[in-house]
Amino acid sequence: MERVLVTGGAGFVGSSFVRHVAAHTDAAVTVLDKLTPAASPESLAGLPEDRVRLVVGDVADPAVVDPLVGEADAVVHLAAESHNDNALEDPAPFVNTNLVGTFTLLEAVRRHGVRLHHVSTDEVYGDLDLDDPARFTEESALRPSSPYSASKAGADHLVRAWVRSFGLRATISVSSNNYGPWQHVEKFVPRQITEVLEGRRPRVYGDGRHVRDWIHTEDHSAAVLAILERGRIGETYVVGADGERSNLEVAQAILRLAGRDPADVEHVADRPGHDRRYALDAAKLRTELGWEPGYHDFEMALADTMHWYADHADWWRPRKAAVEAAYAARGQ
Ligand code: NAD
Ligand code: TDX
Repeated sequence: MERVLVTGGAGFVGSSFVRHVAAHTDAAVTVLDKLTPAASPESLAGLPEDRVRLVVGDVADPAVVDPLVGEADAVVHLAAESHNDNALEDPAPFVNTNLVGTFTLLEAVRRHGVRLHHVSTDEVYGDLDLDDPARFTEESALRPSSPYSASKAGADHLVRAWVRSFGLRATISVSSNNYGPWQHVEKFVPRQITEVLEGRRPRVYGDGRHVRDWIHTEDHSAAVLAILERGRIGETYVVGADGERSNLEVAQAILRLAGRDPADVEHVADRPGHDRRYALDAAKLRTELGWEPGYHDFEMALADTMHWYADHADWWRPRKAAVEAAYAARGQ
């Protein structure tokens, strides 16, 4: 694997993966990214210029995608519209990028016979009740409940069909919620961290008892590389780090780390159709590929993430006003 094409490599998880590949392999990386408002090309700064290059373009444009796939040994597909609240406002770009973009890439990969890894999300499995002891595994049925997760599940179905029908050499990873540096301030953890850094209150949707299964983005990146290098073709691997926490617990932890009253949380309008709980059992990834998360102490890693945001206000502050204006318009 000498040349890797990473779609969405200027985003939060994608840039973490590119940094991981640059640090742990000798591969040359081409990033294909449309540079939507979610992107941060700054997150790729400082990587060796002879090994990492950025091509600005749309993954749903065959004229851009085909030649890039043709010169790659492997493709890792992360390009996506990724924020549930944006999909509820306007689902059109989610269908275009997540479904048509994946289809476009699959056709190029099929033409050139290139190895593909597709990055997906636990949201494709729908949600669990709070009192259900079950966790999602690779065997769980795809039952998406939101426009974003439906577009991702559709992409997963396409990948699985291309493997079965055309013999594509592809794997899929299904990760839980990521946190860490360079995550856009529209997302829960950075939104609450930056609200608290600005002296305001964290805002949780509804009763705040919704549960997410948190994993550090570096652990996700290491899992994706392990699957790319050693995963069995045609297989799906669930990626999770046993990090279940309610949104209220995370908001309270951020307040505590800032030396504030942990009860100082604001409850705002709930997200329509809000999934109650996600939880993943990553036993297959651990036993088959020997992957283990490196981050075990969520509060400590959250503290490091808070420090990172405190040190990178020049990056997030220009984005924050537009994000908060959109939330305010929805009473959130
Ligand atoms: P992100 O929004 O931070 O980054 C997405 C990147 O894709 C951006 O750089 C954006 O410019 C790019 N992009 C969007 N549309 C494009 C298009 N049409 N053509 C080319 N590039 C385009 O999202 P993220 O959180 O980094 O998520 C990356 C991937 O990981 C997504 O596929 C997402 O479904 C998956 N994932 C994310 C999480 C998470 O918690 N963040 C968890 C599981 C899976
Ligand atoms: O201000 C907020 N208050 C709040 O209570 C925001 C922004 C979110 N929330 C809640 C909604 C969710 O229960 O926090 C939880 C996390 O919200 P998001 O950060 O929007 O993530 P989620 O909807 O769970 O999806 C994320 O994980 C799976 C990523 O955005 C997806 O790209 C990934 O696939």
